[in-house]
Amino acid sequence: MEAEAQTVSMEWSVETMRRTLATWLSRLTTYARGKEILIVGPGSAGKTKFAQYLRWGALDPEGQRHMTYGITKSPAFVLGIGREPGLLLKVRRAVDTPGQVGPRHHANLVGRRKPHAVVVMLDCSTSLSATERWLCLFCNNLDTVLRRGSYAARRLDALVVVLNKRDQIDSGQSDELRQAVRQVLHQYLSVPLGPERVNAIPVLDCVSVQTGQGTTLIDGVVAQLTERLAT
Ligand SMILES: Nc1nc2c(ncn2[C@@H]2O[C@H](COP(=O)(O)OP(=O)(O)OP(=O)(O)O)[C@@H](O)[C@H]2O)c(=O)[nH]1
Ligand SMILES: [Mg+2]
Repeated sequence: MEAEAQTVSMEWSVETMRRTLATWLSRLTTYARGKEILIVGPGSAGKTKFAQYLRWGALDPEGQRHMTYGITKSPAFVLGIGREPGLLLKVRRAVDTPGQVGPRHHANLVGRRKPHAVVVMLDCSTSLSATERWLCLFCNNLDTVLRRGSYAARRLDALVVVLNKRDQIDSGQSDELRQAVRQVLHQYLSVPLGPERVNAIPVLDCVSVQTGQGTTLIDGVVAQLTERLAT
């Protein structure tokens, strides 16, 4: 299922991606019909770099660090993928969060904001145990949030887990991390989402800064989001 999903994204990634800021005329419809994408994850995982790429389609050089201190919302924009007309993702806002507030706060934000999509950015370059701990706390609280708020659960069309900084680890470490992530997702989210929905959660490798690897992986993540949210 996962391999299949990644293949589909690769096909999209060789196609063009277009981003347009909604004009004042179309802003209202983009806002009204658009999707909210909430980006969560530990500090320094690459949330801001990913949010910038989603919006602008360009990667920053590695090493430029600007810690996020508060919730940062993008204006409405439209992302087109594939040959025209292709798929269109109307983004009401992409919401970037500060990692320092922690996983419980991030899970509570899902309950408060009721986003259409949650992107969980994890950092491949930190220890597996630290990543597991963060994800367990997030998912444990998300379980409570989704059981308490059925509207938030119904509105959540896409939950995507991103293994960012894939350039920092080898494929053996990546497999180990992916397995650990899947285990946590099953352990905590099978009840509120159902086992089938949990199985379908994409766990995708990603690189969100300029490296020799180009944009194939991050384009794959954007394509997955678009496929799940496009109207
Ligand atoms: N090597 C590598 N570095 C990355 C990657 N993505 C982000 N970085 C670096 O990681 C650092 C943190 O990136 P940010 O996007 O600011 O991380 P953040 O999750 O927004 O961090 P907070 O705002 O503190 O929560 C920066 O120095 C980036 O250059 C990646 O895929 N590979
Ligand atoms: Mg940030």
